[in-house]
Amino acid sequence: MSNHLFDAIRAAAPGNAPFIRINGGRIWTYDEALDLSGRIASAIDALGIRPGDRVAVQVEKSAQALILYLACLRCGAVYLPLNTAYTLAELDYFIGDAEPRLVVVSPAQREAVATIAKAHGAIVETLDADGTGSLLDLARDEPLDFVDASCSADDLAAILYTSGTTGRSKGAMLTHGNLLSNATTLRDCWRVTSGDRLIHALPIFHTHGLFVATNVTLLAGASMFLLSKFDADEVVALMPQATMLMGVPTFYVRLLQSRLDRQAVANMRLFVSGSAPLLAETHVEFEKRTGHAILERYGMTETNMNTSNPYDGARIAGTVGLPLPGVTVRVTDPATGAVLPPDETGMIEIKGPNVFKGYWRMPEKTAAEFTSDGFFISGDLGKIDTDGYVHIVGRSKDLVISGGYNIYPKEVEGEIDQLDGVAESAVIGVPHPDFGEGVTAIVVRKPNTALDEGAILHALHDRLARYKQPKRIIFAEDLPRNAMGKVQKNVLRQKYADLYAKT
Ligand code: MLC
Ligand code: AMP
Repeated sequence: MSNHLFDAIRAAAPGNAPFIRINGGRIWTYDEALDLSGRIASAIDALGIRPGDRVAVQVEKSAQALILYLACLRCGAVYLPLNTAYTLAELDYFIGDAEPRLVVVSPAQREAVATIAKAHGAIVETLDADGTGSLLDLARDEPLDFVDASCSADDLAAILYTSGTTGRSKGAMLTHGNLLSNATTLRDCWRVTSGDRLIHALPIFHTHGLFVATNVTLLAGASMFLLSKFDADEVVALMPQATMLMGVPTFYVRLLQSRLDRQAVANMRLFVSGSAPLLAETHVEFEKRTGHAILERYGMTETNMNTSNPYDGARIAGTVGLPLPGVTVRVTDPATGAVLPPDETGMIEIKGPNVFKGYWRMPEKTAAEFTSDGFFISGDLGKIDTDGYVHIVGRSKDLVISGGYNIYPKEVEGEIDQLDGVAESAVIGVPHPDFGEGVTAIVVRKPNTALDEGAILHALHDRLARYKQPKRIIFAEDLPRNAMGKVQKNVLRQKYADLYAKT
């Protein structure tokens, strides 16, 4: 069997059946999508992109954007999706680090990105939200019968950047084998078939929307309603025509605030949640309202999906379920590395065909995050109960997850600390009713400075993507420290735990 992800996608494609449904608009059949992927692959090839070259893509969600991902797989190019919220300053880092040969952006961004791209030797083409742009112009006259590059399981399919504890983002290298094995496993575990219709309201630049939602749909020959973003009312209105939803916990919190009821979900088969902890209270409320137990699963950019609550059997609120077939999950003592017995809390470690190949051009960082026997050290703290269910109880990494997006405090602190008048800062996540955690900065000003919240937020505007910017900035006289001089973030988290409490 081929290990080329696209070979598997082609083999599963049900010809003239729908693949992408644009709400109130066009339906793309599998044949149409695959034909266009061939033309785009030909165009990319004609631009001189060769197997192993990176193609960086920062574009709005569209059918053509997903088809561009397929085209890159066919060329053997390494697909490098970038959050549309990233500022030019952030983009400069990614382009400099990944050295893509081609950068695809929206037409409005072309000029600004061209300067950065040129400095790093990359070509720029465009793709707009409506599917037009210079890349599609090039593809129009190209042949659709592109001869796909041959790929082995170990060849790179994608690089996804994830923020790092040091503040410097790392590119997680994912292979064809990683993506194919994980999507096949999820399709089978969740019983996804060609009869399914997924509501796809996630962004397509992260593991959840790109690999879990899209690859699983493709490998099942199913179809998806491709929504540009999550809107609770739109999603509820679509449910009678759909069978599945995949979302982050914020989706479910917002759905519970909508007119969602049993009638709306009558045709729905499966609700999946992941990327951040789903509160047990949300799980319980959702089941009460709809009769559906949300299926929670656990994954990471570096590992794809690791665990899932069962399709048949108990989906237990507050747990992320059982290790997926072929994936080994263990819990170790963070101090000694010894494997812990059931119900004891420690570091979650993962091994399996889902686990990435390493961080792009960071061999030392890669080595530091694997054990000597090949387990990836997740940075999540948890336990495995006597029934085998994995519980995530915390994180050893200093990370905030807001609405399913990761924010590393160090990066935000670095930007705030550079500002005139700031002595020091600590960035924490505290409970937020909508986003799960709200990014919050505690700032100590230098004496006799009049810096206020507005001035800091204004200064961060062009430096950090909007979702990384603090929702609130609190000024303090000093930061609590332990005997070693380390800022006690747990003390701050406790102190400000009610900051965003519902009134
Ligand atoms: C938007 N904003 C956010 C935010 N999303 N702020 C904090 N956290 C977020 N996640 C900003 C907006 O820019 C806006 O700022 C303000 O907050 C309110 O915006 P909104 O209209 O309410 O937000 P919305 O566009 O509805 O987006 C919220 C969301 C979205 C939850 C729907 O963030 C989303 O789709 N998240 C999914 C992320 C995801 O796919 N993660 C998977 C990672 S993969 P202003 O000032 O302009 O008003 C992974 C592995 C795994 O983790 O296991 O899956
Ligand atoms: P990312 O780096 O964006 O891929 O985020 C991965 C992190 O998200 C994991 O290491 C976990 O901390 C968190 N995560 C993903 N799924 C879940 C879940 N179901 N429950 C709790 N945390 C989760």
